[in-house]
Amino acid sequence: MTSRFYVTTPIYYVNGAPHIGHAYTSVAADVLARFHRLSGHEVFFLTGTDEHGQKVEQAAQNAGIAPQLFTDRISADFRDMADVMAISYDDFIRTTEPRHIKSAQALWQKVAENGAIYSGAYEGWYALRDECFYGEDELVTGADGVKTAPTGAPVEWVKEPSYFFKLSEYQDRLLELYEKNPEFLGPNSTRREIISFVKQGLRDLSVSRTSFKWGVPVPGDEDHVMYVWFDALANYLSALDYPDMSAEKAAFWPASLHLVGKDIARFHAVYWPAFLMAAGIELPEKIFANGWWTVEGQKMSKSLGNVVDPRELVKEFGLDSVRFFLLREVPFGGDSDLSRKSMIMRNNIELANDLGNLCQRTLSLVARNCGGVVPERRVLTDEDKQLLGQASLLPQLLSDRMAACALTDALEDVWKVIRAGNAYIDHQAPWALRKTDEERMKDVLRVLLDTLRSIATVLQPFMPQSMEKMLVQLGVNENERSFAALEVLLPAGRSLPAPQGIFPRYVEQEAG
Ligand code: ME8
Repeated sequence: MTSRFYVTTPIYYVNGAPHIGHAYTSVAADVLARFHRLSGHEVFFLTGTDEHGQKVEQAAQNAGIAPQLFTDRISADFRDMADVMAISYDDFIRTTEPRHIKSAQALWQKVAENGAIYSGAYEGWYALRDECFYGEDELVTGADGVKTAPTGAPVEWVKEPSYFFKLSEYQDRLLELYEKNPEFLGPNSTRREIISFVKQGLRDLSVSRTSFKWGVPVPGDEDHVMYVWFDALANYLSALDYPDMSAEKAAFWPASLHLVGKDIARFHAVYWPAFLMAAGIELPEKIFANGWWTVEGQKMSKSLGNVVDPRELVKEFGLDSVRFFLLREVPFGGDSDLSRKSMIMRNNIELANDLGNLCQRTLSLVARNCGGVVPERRVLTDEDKQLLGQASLLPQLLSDRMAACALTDALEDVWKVIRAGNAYIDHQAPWALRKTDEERMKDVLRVLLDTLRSIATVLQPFMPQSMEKMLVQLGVNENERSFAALEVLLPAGRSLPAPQGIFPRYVEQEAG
């Protein structure tokens, strides 16, 4: 049976332009999707935009544009960002699409039929920026005496008729879920935080609003629109055409992984499983929360004017250097800082020097001394075997890392082999062997070519464009780039194109 992998990003709010934080989660999900495809799995990779709710409605009003036109524009901008970042999504869902509205309503109806929704009136705090209800006990009082949400978002007192979801009834089942399935929720810091939130007790959740109109109408009561999070979370099912899923789409549920930022772990790890339990639908297998990016040590914000558009970075540094930096800088799951200095260092040291030079040195020696053709694989020395052995373990090693969302550790595993490759080439000195033992020189170059092929193959998910270039230069055809294909040696005698540098060094322009 083929394994299936269904991975999702959050659907992003269209109240503002995409930035590096959005690109981050999408790139991470893309790496996982690409990795599973190379493993021969069937993949469904979903991203999209979250277009309803008061926050989006207000942003449209502020722009003086009708909400649908406004969301059309910004959603298109998110899609452009995804394309520039080479996000290989299979579907892009928008919550204003009829297919989504239909599904969200069906999900509501199912939950209501099962008795988990009742009507009442909400009175309490709401933070528009977070689109989140907060209990009095969760608020923090600033030095100025003003109460805010724990996230710092301003709160307002809201009082309106509302439907409620019986969240309080799911506390025990949720705690049991986290305890029995430690891998359901990660990283550990998020898991602990969520467990402690649920242990404090869950109140029933207001799941509809009546004070504005920009949302999915509640079935049977058009005065209400759904709470934007009920609507938004349903996207993971609406993309599979719930409740009328074809067998092909149904096979992708339950989702393998919802990748989210830590800011929205509560919605995914508490509300979403509770909604699904209420609807009698299987739960996703895993939710993993990425950490938070700051920029040059500061929180990104419109008022500070330091919001980074990933497309600008790509123009300056190149796509793969940006993708690499995002996943390499800090262990995935932790918080990180985007600084020009470290971006340049990572590019120049790890890409241009470590990987770029190893490839360049090997390929130019093959071009000069082997007539540009792949030499034969012959008898191997212990050192040869050791390097090839390390390289051949990469697909399995990385597959374990991917299952744990340890994307940065995966890169570190690859870099260990790259560093070993550099130590090997320095020690073997094939340039010197040319005069003393030409056969051995060819053997060494063949070992390096095979090692580089393994490295480039497993790095494809992280740096698709440059690894494609590298594989072309290594003479690896398109149908030889999967993990399974690594089991078959490249035939000797294949001629290689003239070597070209893959990772340029970045030189900072002098000011003025
Ligand atoms: O929350 N660092 O949408 P959103 C890291 N519509 N990741 C960041 C980030 C940062 N500084 N800023 C944003 C929503 N992100 C809802 C989601 S899902 C059913 C609905 C990423 O536009 C991170 O993944 O506010 C975060 O969770 C997401 O963007 C929030 O995007």
